[in-house]
Amino acid sequence: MKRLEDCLLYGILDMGYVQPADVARVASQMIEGGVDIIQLRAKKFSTVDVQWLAEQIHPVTSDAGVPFVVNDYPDVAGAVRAEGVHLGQDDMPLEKARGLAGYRTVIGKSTHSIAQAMAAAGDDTDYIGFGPLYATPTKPEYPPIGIDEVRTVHEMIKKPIFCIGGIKLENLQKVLEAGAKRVVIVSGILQAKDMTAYCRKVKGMLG
Ligand code: 3NM
Repeated sequence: MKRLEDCLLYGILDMGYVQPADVARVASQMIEGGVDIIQLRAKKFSTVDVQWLAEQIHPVTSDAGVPFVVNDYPDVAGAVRAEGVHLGQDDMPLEKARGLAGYRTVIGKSTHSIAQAMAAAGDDTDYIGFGPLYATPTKPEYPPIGIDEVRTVHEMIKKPIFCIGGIKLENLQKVLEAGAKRVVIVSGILQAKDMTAYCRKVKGMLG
């Protein structure tokens, strides 16, 4: 299984963009393109359905040695033995999530400011999401924070930081020049005509 420190490109199977029947196929196309870690994000789905989706995805990621992270449902992560859980600012406390998911599970947390990132880094997190850098229809209710603080957050925090929000092939170079090392790309990948080729191009620019 790939180590978190070696993960540069983070893909999300966001069910706002993917049909339930397609999750395994999309996961394998992402992996073929070099995505290092994959999250399932199924915001309005029932626990039973999230578990079904996770059961479709996890064998594909496991075969490839790609860590699989479940957004918001630590009990599902535990049930399918996913490698990770991702929590937002308003989700349950980290210790509770770790208890539900199992103590071997990686935990990531979304942060939207330097202060939140510092707080999350001080907690028992394994990685941090930092964004949204740019406005994004994938998470429309959050104001963009821009790229000016990307370098500072990397100087202050030594845990892996994944920059997120409105990142696409077109602005990736700028994001990297601003100090990002790892990125999450959602709609850019999921709306690409050829997801594998898109991921390969992104991957070629990282690391
Ligand atoms: N979390 P896209 S931004 C899921 O800032 C998510 O915490 C964010 O999608 C955060 O690549 C975001 O399509 C959406 O912009 C990222």
